[in-house]
Amino acid sequence: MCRADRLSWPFPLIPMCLLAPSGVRMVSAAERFQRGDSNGDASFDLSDAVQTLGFLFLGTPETLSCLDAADSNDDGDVDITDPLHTLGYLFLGTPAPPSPFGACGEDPSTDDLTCESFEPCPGPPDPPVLETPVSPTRETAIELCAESRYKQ
Ligand SMILES: [Ca+2]
Ligand SMILES: [Ca+2]
Ligand SMILES: [Ca+2]
Repeated sequence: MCRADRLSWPFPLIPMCLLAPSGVRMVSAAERFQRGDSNGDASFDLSDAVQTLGFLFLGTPETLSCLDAADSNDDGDVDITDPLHTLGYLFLGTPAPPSPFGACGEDPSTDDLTCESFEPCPGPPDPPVLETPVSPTRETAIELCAESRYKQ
């Protein structure tokens, strides 16, 4: 009797996705970003601090498409400390923004910020297409057996 047969009501089968550990998840393209690149133009400069300040205090832009990118210091909030962190790195030599900085990547720290889109970071490359293994035919099996017999 297989395990699934034994797990009947009141223990209905639970989809495996619900049983997966919380650390295992699929990463969509929108979750990849470059930290500090608040305006999403694939460069890290003064305009990113200006973009975040405009968002916070002027309402222009009204929204940021990738809040994780604007979270320059990766403390889980987008606030005045983020453009200050950016300016500190650019002009005062303070530490660089945490990963992913300077390259596309995922947020290594969990927070409530979202990243709905970040154009400079396309999704992960498609997995390589594996060739279908060729099943040996009866003829090739006979040939292989014959070869091994002669080698002995
Ligand atoms: Ca930028
Ligand atoms: Ca922050
Ligand atoms: Ca984070």
